[in-house]
Amino acid sequence: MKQDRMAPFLKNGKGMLLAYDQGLEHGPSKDFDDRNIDPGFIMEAAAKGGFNGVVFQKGVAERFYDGKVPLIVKVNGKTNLPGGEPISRQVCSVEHAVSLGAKGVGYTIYLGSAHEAEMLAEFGRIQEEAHRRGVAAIAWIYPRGASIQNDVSKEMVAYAARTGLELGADAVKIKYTGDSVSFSWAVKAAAGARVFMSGGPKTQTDEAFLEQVKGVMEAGATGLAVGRNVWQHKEPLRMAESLRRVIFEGRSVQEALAP
Ligand code: FBP
Repeated sequence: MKQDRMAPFLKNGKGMLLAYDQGLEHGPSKDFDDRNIDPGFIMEAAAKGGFNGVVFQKGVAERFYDGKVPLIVKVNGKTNLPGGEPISRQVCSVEHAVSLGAKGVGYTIYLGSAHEAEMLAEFGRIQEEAHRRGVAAIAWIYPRGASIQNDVSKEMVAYAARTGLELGADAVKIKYTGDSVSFSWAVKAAAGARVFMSGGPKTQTDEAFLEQVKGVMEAGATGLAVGRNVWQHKEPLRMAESLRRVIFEGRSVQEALAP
């Protein structure tokens, strides 16, 4: 059987990852408060919340990773300051990520950006090196830039998922289309590359977020890679418990919310 490089991040074929690279992507003042600005708080929440993986940039991993949850190091990144057509370049080698304990590397591609070609080429090299070193290559694929009208349409999200397959990603992290039926087209397009939903900004209610997660799982996805909806929550461990009920136990949203 083909080796599953995502195995370290899965339980019964499903996975729940905690993403924490927003300090670079959005800046600390947009997303963080006095509690979640501390990477130590996130590391603890990842372990106590039963997450199957945690995503850090290398600087946070170097100082705070404690080995309790499998690690994914983001190897590219950008701030939100430059404006214009988005591009995110490599900031960490695969070798260094592996030396920090990573079992997977993450790379964001802005599909449709005027700079898309550079990111496709860079991810191509990173994927080959990750596989030589026996770790997973996980592609965050977000349609973005002036040429993109609707980044969460059925067609765009499926294109993102398919791009991950075509480029040899072990898993893709993509945005939700808004309903299970259209998202299942993206899962089909990924054709075996594992599909994780990207969380997005914190929803108004827990129910709204859990409905998305339910739809994603019904569509046949592997799970989710979430940040703000967990660590901006008043009770991150309670949200983690609700997510586990939906993802691993197939419970309804109401059951997931029950005390
Ligand atoms: P969230 O669940 O907080 O949205 O995190 C997922 C993620 O992909 C992060 O890894 C990344 O920092 C962020 O979203 C990117 O957000 P944006 O879509 O604003 O670029």
